[in-house]
Amino acid sequence: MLEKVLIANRGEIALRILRACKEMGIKTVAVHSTADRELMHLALADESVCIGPAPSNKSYLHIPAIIAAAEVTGATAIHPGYGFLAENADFAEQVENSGFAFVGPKAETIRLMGDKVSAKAAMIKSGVPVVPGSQGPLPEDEEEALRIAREVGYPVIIKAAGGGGGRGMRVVHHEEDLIKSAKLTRTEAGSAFGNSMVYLEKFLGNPRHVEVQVLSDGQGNAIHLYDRDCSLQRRHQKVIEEAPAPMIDPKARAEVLKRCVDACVEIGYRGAGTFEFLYEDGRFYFIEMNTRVQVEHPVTEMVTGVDIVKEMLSIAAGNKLSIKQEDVKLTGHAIECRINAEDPDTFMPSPGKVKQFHAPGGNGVRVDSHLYSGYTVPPHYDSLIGKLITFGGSREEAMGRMRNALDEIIVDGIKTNVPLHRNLVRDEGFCAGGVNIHYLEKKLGMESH
Ligand code: MV4
Repeated sequence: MLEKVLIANRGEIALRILRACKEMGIKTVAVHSTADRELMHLALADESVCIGPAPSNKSYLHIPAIIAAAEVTGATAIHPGYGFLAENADFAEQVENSGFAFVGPKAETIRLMGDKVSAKAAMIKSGVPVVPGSQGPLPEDEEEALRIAREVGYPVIIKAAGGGGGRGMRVVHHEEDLIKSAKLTRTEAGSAFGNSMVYLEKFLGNPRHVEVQVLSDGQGNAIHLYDRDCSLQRRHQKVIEEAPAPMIDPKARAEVLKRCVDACVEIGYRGAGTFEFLYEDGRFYFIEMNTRVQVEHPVTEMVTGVDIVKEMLSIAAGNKLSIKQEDVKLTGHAIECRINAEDPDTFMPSPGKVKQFHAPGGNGVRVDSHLYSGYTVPPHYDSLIGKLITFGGSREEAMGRMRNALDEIIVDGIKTNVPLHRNLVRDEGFCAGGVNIHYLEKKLGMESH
């Protein structure tokens, strides 16, 4: 097993990784910026190292500081968590070249999936269903581009190869707008990602966001942990996630799960991974693959009983998968509400001192949070301060427990989106299940008018 893991992250996910390490008897090194001396997991880690000032680019994104911290503490592995350097192929490469294990895929896999054109090509090769489109970069030749778009059929969407997560995309409804939209997207992509390559897809109007969780040991063994629905989002920020995705065609689901597992074996994928799909009219269309632990991983853990972070650490130590596919059973339904330090009406960040924090409890309730009474949420980072997860034998039971948990939770002193969640878990459409990616923004638009 790994001897000593450096946790290259902060907040709830740093605490989550620390807990997994402690359970496994792995020593821990916490790193933090000068703005994060109050973080809960620092007191629980075997060692902690200050890696720089508050701005992320001088601390949590500063590769030399993190590698130096691993060297001086004698860490043997680095877990990047999510965000920050988690999907930076150069970081993964430098970590491994410095003699540490990277808790994640090989650098070349991160690079393959970071380029959305090469990721899609790899999926097509492995038989994973993708959104119909340019099958490679959109050619610079205008006649060629127009021909491809006409064949795909309007509306189309132009996406940056270096983008992802909603950055660098443009919908085109009419042929006369294609060329100027492609040019604009190329220019923006060049300055935003240093890569002006774009590709084209059929634009799906009302899809759901459904993703498949996999574990793969890079030694020929891969399993899936079923799926999650993350359609309830605002401006590409997920708000509520659940597992399994409700109301999915059983045949389409069985097929896509199998294809994802096969793709992991084919690619030689190592670690935990997420295949992101759009789901529309009973069909799955691959869009992107995430090569890190996800914010929403707990809902999958609750319905499968698999500890995803412990499996990530075990795989990084060179072990084969400890679980067989036939041992993975769905035992119910789980929902996660992301608790953010933000104004529930304007969505503006609301950092500051937490006067009182009371965590909800009871059967099937899980709280993943670094919050405590007296903690000050710094203004420099993401506003996620915790995740409230409920589990039940059915979706209705999980929803009932979430309503109770949201009634019980107290976060005083700062504004949070708890009032929004209390509203959403009573929303008729969300309660019915299976809403699409536009549902929340439409609801919020209606309520503010
Ligand atoms: C799309 C799409 C419709 N058609 N691709 C946005 C985030 C990025 N991961 C991909 N995204 C989309 N790609 C095609 N061909 C609609 C979106 C999209 C979206 C996707 C998932 C979750 C929320 C979304 C919100 C707006 C647009």
